[in-house]
Amino acid sequence: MPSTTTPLNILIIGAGLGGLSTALALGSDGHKCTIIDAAPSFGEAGAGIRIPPNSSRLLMRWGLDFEKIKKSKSERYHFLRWDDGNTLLEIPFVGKDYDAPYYLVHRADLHSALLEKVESMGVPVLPRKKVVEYDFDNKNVTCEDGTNYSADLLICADGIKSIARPLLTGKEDNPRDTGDVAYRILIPGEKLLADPELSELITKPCTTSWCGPDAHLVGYPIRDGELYNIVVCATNLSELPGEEWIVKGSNEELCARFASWDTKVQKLCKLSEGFLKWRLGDLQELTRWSNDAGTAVLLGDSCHPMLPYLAQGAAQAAEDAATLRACIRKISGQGVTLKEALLEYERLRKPRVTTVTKFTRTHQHILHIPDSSLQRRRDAAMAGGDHEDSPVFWGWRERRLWLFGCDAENLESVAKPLPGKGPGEGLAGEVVEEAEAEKGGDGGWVVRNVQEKAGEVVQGVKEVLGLNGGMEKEGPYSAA
Ligand SMILES: *[C@@H]1O[C@H](CO)[C@@H](O)[C@H](O)[C@H]1NC(C)=O
Ligand SMILES: *[C@@H]1O[C@H](CO)[C@@H](O)[C@H](O)[C@H]1NC(C)=O
Ligand SMILES: *[C@@H]1O[C@H](CO)[C@@H](O)[C@H](O)[C@H]1NC(C)=O
Ligand SMILES: CC(=O)N[C@H]1CO[C@H](CO)[C@@H](O)[C@@H]1O
Repeated sequence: MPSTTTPLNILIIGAGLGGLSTALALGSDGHKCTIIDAAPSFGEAGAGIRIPPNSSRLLMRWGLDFEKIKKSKSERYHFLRWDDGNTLLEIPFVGKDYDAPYYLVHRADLHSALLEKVESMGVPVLPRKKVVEYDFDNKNVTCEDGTNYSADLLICADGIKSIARPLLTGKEDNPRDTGDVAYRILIPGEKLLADPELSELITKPCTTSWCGPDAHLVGYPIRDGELYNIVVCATNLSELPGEEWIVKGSNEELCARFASWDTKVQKLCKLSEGFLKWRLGDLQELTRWSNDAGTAVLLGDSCHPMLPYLAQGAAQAAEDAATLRACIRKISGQGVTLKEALLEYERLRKPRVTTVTKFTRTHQHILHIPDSSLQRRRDAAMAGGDHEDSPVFWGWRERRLWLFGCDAENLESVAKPLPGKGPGEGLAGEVVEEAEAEKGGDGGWVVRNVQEKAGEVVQGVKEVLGLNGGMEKEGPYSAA
């Protein structure tokens, strides 16, 4: 029911999936939202995205009409060995276990449905509004075109390369290069249907992951089988050595790299045409998400970019929006101040999202083990059924329930700690350690030139503050 709440004027910076979900959540609760974005026009790059139950439930509740989006539904998650395609693990992903569906869609379709919905609610969504000055305490911003916006609350949903983040936390921060690169590939479904060995990938929709040395491939149909989406996730430190975050990949190179993989993988590589490679970055847990005055807050990739290996990037942003909505409701319901509401949002969201981020790092290692005794131990543990020591996050029902069963508007649900062992503990932790030792790693995070890049960002921000020039916003980078 709209408006049990004192209506606030809210300025959302960033019209990505996180910003739009937030406008939907808060707009449908009676608040007056405005969204500004630096981009000249809206749209989503990238290809497929998974909408797990913990976000589909929220988006539906806030009025997003999934009937209007052409989609596929995932009922299973299937892990395969890289060379012979033998099953390592099959997990039921049945929406009814969580009272909400697990959808597979095109990012652009989800983005435009959200955009259309919030615009129909009367939310202005304004392009070409590059913020060149933040005055968090006075709750106003200045844009490059000279326009100013003020509000009761600023919500900064401006992505992994957030300009707001270092200004709000008061600290330089270094988005980390995870060393992994994602190739995002779309193949027309009919090409798979024409091949008996591939057709089931369309006719029996599920998520499939081939796991092999230094790479895993995730495939699933979208748009009701019109397209097959593949994300190739590869650990390769020399692959994107420069400053660029997105580069073009070639089909020849792709086919050569996977020439010794499962014949299905080889065929899929041949069917794919041009594609883009995305650098995958993330960020260590921030010290804070809101300012002292309690007038500005970070949300989504701006405060917790993560690897896409749990398909939770956009979902966690939707959860942020839900928890923020519930905390803000307490302003009129229970007489808390806006500042208290923002602190509670941060207190509840930070541990949950940090746990998810750390498990995406565990998956980075678990899914990329070269054939070895370690790999055989992993496979045996994966085959051992539904249990806490399953090295795959989803391999234990209790963890799936914690992730997919959360209703992020229910504050007790958000606060629930992960059952069982944490990231880095148990077999998964051992695997990570051994994998890192085998690679001669330092057991820590890989941080390379992105650090320098972050330095530039901060320099850019300083220039912005001096009002001589601005930062380019180049698009969504965490690609979760
Ligand atoms: C922001 O608010 C302060 C205090 O009201 C005011 O002095 C300042 O001019 C405002 N800045 C902009 C860009 O509107
Ligand atoms: C925006 O605020 C700045 C600083 O307060 C001021 O100089 C400028 O005139 C304002 N622009 C508009 C369009 O109001
Ligand atoms: C890593 O990337 C480089 C540069 O693209 C390429 O030459 C090399 O073959 C890749 N290594 C692997 C194992 O794919
Ligand atoms: C396990 C759990 O918390 N499930 C909840 C998921 O969210 C729905 C509301 O949409 C609740 O009804 C479930 O209890």
